[in-house]
Amino acid sequence: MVHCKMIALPEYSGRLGILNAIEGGQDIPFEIRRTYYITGVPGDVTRGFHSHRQLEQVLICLNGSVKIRLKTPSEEEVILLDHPSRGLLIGHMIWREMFDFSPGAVLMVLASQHYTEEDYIRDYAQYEQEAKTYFQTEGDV
Ligand code: T46
Repeated sequence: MVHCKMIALPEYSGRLGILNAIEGGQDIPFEIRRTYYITGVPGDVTRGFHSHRQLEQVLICLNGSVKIRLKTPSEEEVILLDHPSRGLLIGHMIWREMFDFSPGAVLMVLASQHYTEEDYIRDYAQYEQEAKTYFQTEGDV
C-alpha cells in the first residue's frame, strides 16, 4: 500500500522477557509528538473510518491482535497486527478502519503531530475527492 509499510522494531529478548525500544526519527521516520492507546474494544466494533491529511502514525499492537483495513481510491489491504515488535506506518491520505480486536487487545499509536480535528477527513466521499487529486498530483511529480 502506498505511504504505508511494516517496521520491525528493535527487540531485546532473553530469559527475563522481551523489551522493545523505539527511537523517534531513527526506528520510525518522524519525531514522536503524541502517543495514545486504544483498549477495551468489543470484538464486533470497527473504529477509525477516517484519513489524515498531514499526520503520520505508527500503530503497534502491544497485546492481542487487531486488523487494520487501509484504503485509497485505487487500493485496499488488510493488515493483521499481532506482535509488539511489528509497527505499521500509515502515511498521508490513507483511509483506515480498525476491527477484529481480540479480547484484551492493546493498540498503541505513535503520532507525528499533536491532536487536531482539522487534519481528519471523516467523510468517505470527501476523502475520495481529496485523495484522487492528491495521488494524481503526487503521480505527476
Ligand atoms: C487514528 C486511529 C488509528 C483526542 O482528544 N486526542 C487524541 O489524540 C485522539 C487520537 C483522540 N481524541 C479524541 C477524539 C474523539 O473524541 O478521542 C475520541 C475518539 O477518537 P476517534 O474517534 O478519532 O478514535 P479512532 O479510534 O476512530 O481513531 C484513532 C485516531 O483518532 C486516529 O488518528 O488514526 O485511532
